[in-house]
Amino acid sequence: MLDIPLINPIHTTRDRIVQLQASCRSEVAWDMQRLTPLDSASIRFLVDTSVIPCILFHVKRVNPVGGKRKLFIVAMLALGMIQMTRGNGAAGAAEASDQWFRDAVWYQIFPERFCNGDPTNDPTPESCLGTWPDYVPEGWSVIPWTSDWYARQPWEIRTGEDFYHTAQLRRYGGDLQGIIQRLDYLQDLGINAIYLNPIFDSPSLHKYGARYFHHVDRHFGPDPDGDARIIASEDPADPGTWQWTSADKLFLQLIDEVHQRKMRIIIDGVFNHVGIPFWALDRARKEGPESRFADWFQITRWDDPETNEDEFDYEGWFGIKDLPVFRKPRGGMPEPVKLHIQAVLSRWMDPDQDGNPADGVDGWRLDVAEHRPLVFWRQFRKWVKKNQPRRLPHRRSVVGGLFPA
Ligand SMILES: [Ca+2]
Ligand SMILES: [Ca+2]
Ligand SMILES: [Ca+2]
Repeated sequence: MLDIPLINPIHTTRDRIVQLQASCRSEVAWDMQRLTPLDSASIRFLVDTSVIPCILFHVKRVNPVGGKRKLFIVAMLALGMIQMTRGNGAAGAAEASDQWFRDAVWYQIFPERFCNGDPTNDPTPESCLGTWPDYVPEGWSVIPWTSDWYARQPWEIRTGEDFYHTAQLRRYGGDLQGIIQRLDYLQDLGINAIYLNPIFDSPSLHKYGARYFHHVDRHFGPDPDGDARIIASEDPADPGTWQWTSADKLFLQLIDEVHQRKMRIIIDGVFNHVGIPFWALDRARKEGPESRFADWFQITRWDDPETNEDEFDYEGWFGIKDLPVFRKPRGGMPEPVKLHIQAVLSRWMDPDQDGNPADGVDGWRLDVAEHRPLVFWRQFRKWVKKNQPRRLPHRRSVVGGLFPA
């Protein structure tokens, strides 16, 4: 058992009871282990970590008066807020856990907003298309890095939209070079583990809707145009054709620089859904019901070629059309999608495929993990373990993020 104090607990008020649910088991799981009524001073809870240090938790706010519930999630942010210490029952099972994970001091990085280390690769108006809202306001430009967050640019004002609309259209130009440049700073802070928000290629600001899982975003690397040409020369369905773009290579350099500092790095695995321009959805849309990719997604309607409008439709995560979801058959994921994700996982965990995972990422944070059947994550964990031979010191971790359901 681990006794985990949550430093800086969630703010509570007198008319609300905050409960914290957590689980930590040998499988990637989120069954409730223990519910602990909290006071506003501290949060402590016990979790069982029998084999792998999988920490999943979310906070439930219950209004006892109206019975109205609000759920919200702190899984990602809380990674930087927890310190883990062994409780009285720590001996035994916890020994099998990864020591690095228990000693981790995390820093979460949203790459687009962390540091612009290379102004030559900044996003362009065209690079923002293909996702919400799929238009670029006239006069749009990358936001000056040190500008006042609340000061609106002329192009933002001209849209007539409110701040929270146009703020999502902003790009600041953060990239991997910026993270590399700041590693010494992070080390000086005492950080020894980095969690990167999604880095896979995507036109969106947040990159939770990928175009490709097997490439780092082209604008996070030094040569966006060159990377686009490399990607266009591949068959994404055939991992044998996958190449390393300049952004991919820079990410491998980042991993190396992190490991040289005896730090760790985990990345966001967004495998429940993709972005509208995801390559396989694009193929399905163009090829129709007979497409080999038709069964990858929850497609509800195909285009009628006899009409001018595009009737193609599908289910999105929480109904959000920008985030098309993979189907959920028995097994939790269509078989060909499993194969694709397995190849993706192997690519980032052992990039040179020499059997030694020292050149790969140290773990995964799984986005909206509870929206995908547990049977799939069990398999995912087996793939992770396959990429971390017991004889090697680089043990990997899986962290699942929860979202309100
Ligand atoms: Ca940049
Ligand atoms: Ca049509
Ligand atoms: Ca390797």
